[in-house]
Amino acid sequence: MASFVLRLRLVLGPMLLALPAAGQAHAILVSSEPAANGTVASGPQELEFRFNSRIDSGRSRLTLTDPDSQTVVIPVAGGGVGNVLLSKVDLKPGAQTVRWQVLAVDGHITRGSVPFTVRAP
Ligand SMILES: [Cu+2]
Repeated sequence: MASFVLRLRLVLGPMLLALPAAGQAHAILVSSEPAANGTVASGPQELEFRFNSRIDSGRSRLTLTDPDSQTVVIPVAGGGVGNVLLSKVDLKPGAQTVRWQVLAVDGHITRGSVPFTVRAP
């Protein structure tokens, strides 16, 4: 997967340089629920990650690291192309971090993380 993306970049890179007007930005996180460094209630919650460009949600990934430093892959809802990644998880109180990795429609993968706190019930 990584080498495929690398090859894609090698092929697409010069094309994008030649056509600056056609160059699309890769996906950058615009906003999220919960917000970075924000607070959310415990229990079942919908998570939302909104990007500046369209992404292939079927080839994007979310993980959640819980207060015990356990990291699990969490489900990404749907499988289509859009600006938003959605997930639904059961959150326990404490410090948590969602790490996102998304494939933008321009073929570039970007990553980031959103740390937040879950309130005790
Ligand atoms: Cu890009």
